[in-house]
Amino acid sequence: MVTDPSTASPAQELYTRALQKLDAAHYLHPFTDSKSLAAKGTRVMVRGEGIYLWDTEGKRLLDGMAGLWCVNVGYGRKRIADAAYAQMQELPFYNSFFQATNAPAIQLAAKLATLAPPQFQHVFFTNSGSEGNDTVVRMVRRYWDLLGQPDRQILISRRNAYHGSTMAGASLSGMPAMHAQGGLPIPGIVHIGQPNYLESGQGRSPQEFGMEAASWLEQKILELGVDKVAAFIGEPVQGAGGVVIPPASYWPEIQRICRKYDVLLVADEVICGFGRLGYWFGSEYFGITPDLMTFAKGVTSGYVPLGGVLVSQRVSDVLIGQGGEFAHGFTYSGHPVACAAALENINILEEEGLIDQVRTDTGPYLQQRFASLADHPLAGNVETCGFVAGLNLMQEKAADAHACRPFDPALQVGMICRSHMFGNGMIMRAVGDRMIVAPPLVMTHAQIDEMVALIRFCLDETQADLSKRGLL
Ligand code: PXG
Repeated sequence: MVTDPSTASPAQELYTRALQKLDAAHYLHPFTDSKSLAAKGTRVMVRGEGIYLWDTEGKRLLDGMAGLWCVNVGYGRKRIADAAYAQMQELPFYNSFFQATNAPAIQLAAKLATLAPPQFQHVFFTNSGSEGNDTVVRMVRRYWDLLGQPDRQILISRRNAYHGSTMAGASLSGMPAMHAQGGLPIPGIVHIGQPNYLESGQGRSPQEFGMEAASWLEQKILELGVDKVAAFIGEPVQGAGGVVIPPASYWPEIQRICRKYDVLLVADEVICGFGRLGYWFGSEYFGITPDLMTFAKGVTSGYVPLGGVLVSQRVSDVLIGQGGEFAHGFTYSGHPVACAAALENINILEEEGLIDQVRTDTGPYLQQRFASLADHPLAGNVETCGFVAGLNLMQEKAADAHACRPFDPALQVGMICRSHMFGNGMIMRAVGDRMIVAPPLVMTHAQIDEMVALIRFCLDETQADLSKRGLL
């Protein structure tokens, strides 16, 4: 069952060690304990094709995380590389400041306006999701300012949300470890609870709990004062927080509350956009129509960095209609190479019907196959939504997820499981003890079977390992 164990040649070993040494000496990785990584040595990826990656030691890995929730069309797409190459030769850069721009930026903005729900006719480009959410903060405050309500400054977000790592992005994120460093959140950003049924829904039906979790927004708006609240922001499905799939009742109720108090509704579509849930945007899956949508990742399938904010007419009518300059932007807003790559990526998504395929075929198949893991002694709360899936490692199983006994978090069982996954050529992410996947959208039925079998095998190995350690 073990796929393609490391077959590193002496030359590959030498090359790997040399890179690891340089890495430890010079490269500070994001969200990484550099000291412990240096002791262990990083893994260096060198090649990708379809849903597979290869590292410097020649080991093949099935990439269950699509890079970092982004390589939606899979690796090795020459068409995207060619589009970027052609654009680099023609015009590698021109900015969009000072009453000028470049053709790919205009073409991509127009294309996105056709893909998004009809109320979205304008786009602001950034280079990342974090910058997109910083743009959201500035844009919603500008919007209320222009409307003569400058006191509407506060954005409400959720605990265990992830919205990026810039000052505003990290503040909007609801991650205690991030807030503990650098005096965050910045003023004007507050958090409510997350719609996590396993964590807080005991004794209620999922739909009752969804309504209750949405009511926390109304309570917070009333507590802060309606005239102080600018916007609410949330990921349709929380990604980095551990694939938290809200009950169906949650988002429509959130939307109703936002409309009631005239609060702008912002969907962070950085993970959920571009097909991840089987729709162009995750908001469509949940049947809501936000006022702003942040995007990044899947817009280029990660081939080059690009992000942005889709702006609905409610907001653009004010921003544009009232005249005056929005004093915000980046050198590389609307970078022609990134926009050309995005246009080709979108061509691929459309021509191959990948988003429809996820919605009607491979998504339901993943759901069915992933659900089969629920009989594993370690697997509880097994859930799927489009092409994201997650399961919780449980010390003791019960029919009801709320009755399962989790492991002591200090044991870091998720990390133990993750290393068995990697060891067997499977990239699956651990968020605490929740194991998650978000595979490339190109995955076939046979590859879904292969992935689920590999996950089961690694869960077995993890179980044996935990037993040996006396943890089961
Ligand atoms: N919003 C969401 C919903 C995200 O998932 C960002 C914003 C920020 O995007 P940039 O491009 O600035 O990174 C993200 C990023 C993880 C992980 O551990 C997830 C992300 C980034 C890094 C790690 O799952 N998502």
